[in-house]
Amino acid sequence: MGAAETASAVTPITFLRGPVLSPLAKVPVLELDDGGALHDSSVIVEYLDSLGQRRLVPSDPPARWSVLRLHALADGLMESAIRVTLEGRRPESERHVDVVHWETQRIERVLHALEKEPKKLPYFGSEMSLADIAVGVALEYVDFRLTLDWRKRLPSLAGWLEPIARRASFVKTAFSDVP
Ligand SMILES: N[C@@H](CCC(=O)N[C@@H](CS)C(=O)NCC(=O)O)C(=O)O
Repeated sequence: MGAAETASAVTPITFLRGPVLSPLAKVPVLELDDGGALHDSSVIVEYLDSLGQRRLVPSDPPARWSVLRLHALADGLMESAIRVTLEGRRPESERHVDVVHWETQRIERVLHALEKEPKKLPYFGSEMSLADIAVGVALEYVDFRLTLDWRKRLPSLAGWLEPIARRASFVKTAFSDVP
């Protein structure tokens, strides 16, 4: 995090009840020292990278495209996991079984694709990049909300996630239900 900036982590619920930093009322929002705020994770990452310290997205190819490609994969994984979760909260008679089926298949495809990634990529497990953070968070969300039992089936990915999930930043921001 940059020298003079402070990040405050807020859940959507407390955020909605608290001072409105962004009209979108979504997390993440980065509150800046000048009273302004930046919303959307992609903008926040751009901002953090502009602070001139080590970058989350490398500037040069091919690492840049690898990181952005994996981020997009993780983003899609998260989106599908959220859709399955939300469908599960509908009354059974209103649930879109086809959506759950299709999104679950998409999740499985992404997990299998990720299983093949770690060995190929130099930044995985060495220097944290946006890819590590995005894939790690998406996998943690899948574990938090769904019961896919992917770890036994995809041991390489499970082994990759283990040290990432133990990092203080991941432990401190672990998913939990808001009371
Ligand atoms: N594209 C946005 C997505 C932000 C987003 O959808 N945040 C969700 C949580 S994952 C949220 O705050 N939802 C609260 C709501 O919809 O009321 C980003 O990456 O920042």
